[in-house]
Amino acid sequence: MPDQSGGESLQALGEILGADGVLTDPAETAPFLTDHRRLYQGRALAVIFPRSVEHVSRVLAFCNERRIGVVPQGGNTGYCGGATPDESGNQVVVSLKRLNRIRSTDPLNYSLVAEAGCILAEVQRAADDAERFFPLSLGSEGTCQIGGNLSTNAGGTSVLRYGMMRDLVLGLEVVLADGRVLSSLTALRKDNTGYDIKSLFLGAEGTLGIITAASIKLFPKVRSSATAFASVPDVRSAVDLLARLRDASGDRVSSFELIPRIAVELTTRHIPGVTDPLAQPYSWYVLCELTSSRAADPLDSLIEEALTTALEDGLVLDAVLARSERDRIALWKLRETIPEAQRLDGASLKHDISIAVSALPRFVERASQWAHENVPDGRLVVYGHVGDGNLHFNLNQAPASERHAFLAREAPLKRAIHDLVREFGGSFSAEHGIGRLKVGELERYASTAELDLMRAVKRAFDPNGVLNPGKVLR
Ligand code: FAD
Ligand code: 2HG
Ligand code: ZN
Repeated sequence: MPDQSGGESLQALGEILGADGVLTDPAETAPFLTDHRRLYQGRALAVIFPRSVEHVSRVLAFCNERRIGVVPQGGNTGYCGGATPDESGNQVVVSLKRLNRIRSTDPLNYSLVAEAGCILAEVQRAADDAERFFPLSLGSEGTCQIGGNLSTNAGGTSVLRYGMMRDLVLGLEVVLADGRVLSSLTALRKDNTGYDIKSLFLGAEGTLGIITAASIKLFPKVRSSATAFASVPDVRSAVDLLARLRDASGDRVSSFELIPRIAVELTTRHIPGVTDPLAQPYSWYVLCELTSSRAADPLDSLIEEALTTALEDGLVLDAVLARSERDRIALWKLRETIPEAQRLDGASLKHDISIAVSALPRFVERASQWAHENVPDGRLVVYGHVGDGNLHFNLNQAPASERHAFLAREAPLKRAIHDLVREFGGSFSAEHGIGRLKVGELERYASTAELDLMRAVKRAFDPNGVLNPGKVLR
């Protein structure tokens, strides 16, 4: 039951949003109060559903004046607890799901304007309907929202060719902490007019403003593709193969994912319909895809030739090509369901790291050795976007091991892996952000100058500290 000031706030929010825009019923609010990985369980004064930019603006002006913490939420698929309110019960969760219109498409400018609550897959479809292509692609694309993608600077499986979400933005519409609307939905590719304010909101995880819409870049529609699943002797061979394929294909490699044997075992065991693409087991695999906007591009023969040469040179041990769209979907299903298979198999400890692609083989060797020696009850599940130097250096609890004992290894394991990442000049959070989970890591690994500047930016944008308090910065 909210106290008197809570009751007044609820009434004011109801006046702004209408009765159906404010949820307080515990059964209905429950899904909005915990994160996808169930790392955090929060409470909230209310979960609210604005339908317009004006709604968001009035809500923020009100909350800023009353010093009420506001937690923006998209599809709630984030990995670091950024969209979950704290345990106080005093914060308001702002769900963007009702701001979900594609406002316009401009095929000649290769751009479209989408509201923040559009599901990523719907944005991809809207681009396709306009005979264009929006390349951001994540396992969560049926649920995550473009506002969440912008706010986490999401990566995924086509960064190698098209870049991260940050690289796909032309302009933003953002509501500032005091309710002012920064409307910069420009369709410009060139604009050198002072500081690039919009870039600050990308990856800010809702701590500097609430994004309500974005103008995003489109690309020529993909009309031909070739997808291969190849076994490789080791991580070094995977990295060598990638360099060769980029060279041989005229840089048409759009995805290059590393997959370990255990991921094939976990997905075939836990995910209905997933099968091992090759006849024999191998230690490592890559899933690679070439794409082109030309329907008649001979990508299949190109990848086949490159893989045959690699086979002769010992870089590849065996390979299979997708011969139909169905084959292609099946290969991608194996890759995209690794996180779900990991979850279904038991407890896991995850590290979202990046280093230079060329240094990955040595890093995997060193980090794996540490894990083998120090986490005997864990099994390595190391996979990911090797083309971007980004690996999910994960461990799952070994069969018959004790869940709590395994999870108790989290702190020393994290320290060892992240310290090693630093030694390699890498990042402890490549694509999943900071949220609440990695605030301490940011404090440990960012320089004093970086932290000072980040805090100064936060103060400038949110002097009353109402925007997603406790996320990114303490
Ligand atoms: P949420 O989880 O709702 O929010 C994330 C953060 O953004 C929070 O801090 C929230 O406060 C803030 N936020 C949300 N909307 C707004 C807004 N409109 N304005 C301001 N702040 C906002 N991530 C990758 O990068 N690459 C992957 O390959 C990938 N694969 C995934 C696969 C699976 C199966 C799952 C479950 C997740 C995966 N993710 C991946 C993580 C996640 O999907 C991304 O981080 C995604 O961008 C989050 O979007 P969301 O809409 O769910 O955001
Ligand atoms: C992926 O690449 C996601 O599948 C999730 O980023 C990674 O669960 C993970 O560690
Ligand atoms: Zn990933």
